[in-house]
Amino acid sequence: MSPPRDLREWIARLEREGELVRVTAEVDADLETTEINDRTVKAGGPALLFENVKGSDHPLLINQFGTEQRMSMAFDAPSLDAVAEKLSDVLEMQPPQGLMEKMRGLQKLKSIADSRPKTVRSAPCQEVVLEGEDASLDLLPIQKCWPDDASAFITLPAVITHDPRSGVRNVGMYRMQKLGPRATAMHWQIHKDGRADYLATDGKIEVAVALGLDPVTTYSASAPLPKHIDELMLAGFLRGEPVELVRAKTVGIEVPANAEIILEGYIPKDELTDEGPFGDHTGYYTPPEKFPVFHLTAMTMRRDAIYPSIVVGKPPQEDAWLGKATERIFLPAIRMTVPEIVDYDLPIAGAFHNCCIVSIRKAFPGHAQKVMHAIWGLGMLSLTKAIVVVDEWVDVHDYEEVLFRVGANVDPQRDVLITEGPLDHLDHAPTRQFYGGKMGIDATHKGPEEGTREWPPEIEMTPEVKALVDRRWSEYGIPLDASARNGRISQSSRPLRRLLRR
Ligand SMILES: Cc1cc2nc3c(=O)[nH]c(=O)nc-3n(C[C@H](O)[C@H](O)[C@H](O)COP(=O)(O)O)c2cc1C
Ligand SMILES: [Mn+2]
Repeated sequence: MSPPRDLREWIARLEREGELVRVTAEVDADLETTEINDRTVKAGGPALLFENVKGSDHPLLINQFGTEQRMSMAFDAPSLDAVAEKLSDVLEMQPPQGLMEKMRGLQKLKSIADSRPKTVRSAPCQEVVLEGEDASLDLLPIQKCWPDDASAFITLPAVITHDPRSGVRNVGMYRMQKLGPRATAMHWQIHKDGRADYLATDGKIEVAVALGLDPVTTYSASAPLPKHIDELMLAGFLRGEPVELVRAKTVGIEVPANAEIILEGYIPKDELTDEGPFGDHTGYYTPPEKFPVFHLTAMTMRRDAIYPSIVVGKPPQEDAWLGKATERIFLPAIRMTVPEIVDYDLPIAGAFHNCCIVSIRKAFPGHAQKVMHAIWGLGMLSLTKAIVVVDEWVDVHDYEEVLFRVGANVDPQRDVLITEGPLDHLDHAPTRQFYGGKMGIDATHKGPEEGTREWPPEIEMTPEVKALVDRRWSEYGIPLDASARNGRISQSSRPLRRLLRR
């Protein structure tokens, strides 16, 4: 198999695997679907296809990415690391040696050659064409997610623009607050490529918005690629098949042929509106702020188009897995510039930009600090607020172990680096918006060359004794609870945790 070719194939696959439930009861896209979805996401439950949403003829899909397993299924990969491997294979390509290697090399080159989108003449996304007054966002089951949200928001769009100077395409996921049947706000944050295209434009910028794509292309819209790299190329590479594009009806933009719905329109340079409040992925409401206004000129769609949505809020939510996909897929690219990085983890509870745990092959004094500065200089990772650096043998995904290293190896006066720099647009903690403090914690082993005392060795049992006890274990007759790892409180003892917290 390969990744699903469009949203319908994806839905069929999810349904076959018992990963999707069709909800036929009538539901309200105003808050009710959020609460249903919230309970489902938090329980690791299925994707939800609401077939009967009050006031709309279109089904509403939520939670398509809501578990690690579904996120991997989206790429037709056994794990997100396997997706990353495909990328590192190409990034680290060496001149091939023998015939077999040459054949494999050609396969890899083909995967790159197939990455570029290709143009087609007719497309499912244009089965229905609505222009002028016929085009109306009122037709769609757009969710109002949280009680204090300013309005309903389109939350899972792939927004397409072109850089007016270079012509290079950009695709990004930016929420759109419904202002009326033919207008929305466009939440282009200041660090984002879509906003840069808009700022470089005179008069007005044409915009197309694709809704309901195959899952890999939807993911790609959220991927933090460098500005000059087209997200649809990444989508083509990860799908193993080019994204097919068709010319939009009222704007000079090519749009994904397989989309369920396309919104076409423009954004005037000088028109701003109050966007928000919006219950955001920070877990708090983002207050109103001025953002540009999108005007709808046409709406094209499939017959019986399915409208996709996502709910963000206090983590964990569905977007956690889009974030985890990025964390895994971008590791090989990060290693290209910072090869001493072994692995990293962006905790879901840290809303991705709040905390980064990174393990390194430490080779010289100050190496941890070098890597902190590298991360603060890397693409969207530059917005990271706190970084914890550990040695290569520490599992960055095991937060208990990381905390152990921070406690055991850190002299706060010596090992905590406080600095400042750009912060996430939505971070409400810094005194000023966009800019503030950052913290790096060096939890690596140190030694006399860094001015400390001799570092003590870690305790480890000998492999011989471990093997002996493995062999003899049944003789001892000791019953063990496998979930109580090393006396730690396991995930399964939630009630106990809650008790301890009081
Ligand atoms: C569900 C979801 C919603 C998002 N909403 C926004 C948003 O409203 N505004 C924004 O600037 N970025 C948002 N992002 C992050 C961007 O999609 C991400 O930074 C992407 O890389 C932007 O594309 P660009 O790098 O081409 O600008 C969202 C991401 C996800 C997964
Ligand atoms: Mn981009």
